[in-house]
Amino acid sequence: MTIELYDYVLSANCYKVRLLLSLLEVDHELRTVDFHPAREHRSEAFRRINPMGHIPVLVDDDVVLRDAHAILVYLAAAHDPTGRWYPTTDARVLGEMGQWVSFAEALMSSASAARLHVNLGYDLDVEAARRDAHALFRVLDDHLWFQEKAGRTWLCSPEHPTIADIAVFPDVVLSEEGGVSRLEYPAIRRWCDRVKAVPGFDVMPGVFGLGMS
Ligand SMILES: N[C@@H](CCC(=O)N[C@@H](CS)C(=O)NCC(=O)O)C(=O)O
Repeated sequence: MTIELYDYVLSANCYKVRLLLSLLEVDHELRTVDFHPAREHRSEAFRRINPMGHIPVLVDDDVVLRDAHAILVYLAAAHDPTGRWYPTTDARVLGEMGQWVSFAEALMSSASAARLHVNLGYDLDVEAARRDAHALFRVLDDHLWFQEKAGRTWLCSPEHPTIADIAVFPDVVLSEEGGVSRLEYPAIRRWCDRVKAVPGFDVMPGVFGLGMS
């Protein structure tokens, strides 16, 4: 059976999943959810698929998963024969990936919230969201700068990207839409370009390939 992804094209969380599906070259079908303006994800019919009323949701045969990060873990474990996107043999790397996936969650209530306010009119304290996003971007930029100094190019220790990079990338690369500039974060900008250069990289509205912006 083909994998199905309940998806909304402008959702950063859905983009994470589409991006990994593309990088892994996994066949799939998109089931478009009219997130805005219809709020279909809150409908009774959709809540039968995900009682939390959130997208994305992935269906792979009898596996039905909600939560973008859980889906990234599953896809990498089930559909990446190289084992590189979610390496499980090194305790340190497992810890690092968990840490950056939690960081990605924090981006949702800051950079992503600011974008939802600007693009979809979500009623929230946008200045607080932007402030929180900048505090997180400072942490991320410092980390990536020290990684570069240590000869590393990705969020975690391996010399190749992992699901941690895919979890963090969308809300970072879309941040300007929420009024969060990346001008002050050169290491973040270099890392974004490295992610875009990974074979199989996919774009979404607002995210351009290398040399396209
Ligand atoms: N922890 C979940 C959260 C997903 C989430 O919040 N998705 C947004 C779309 S990007 C959503 O469905 N929000 C519901 C709403 O705003 O009503 C995940 O990572 O997938």
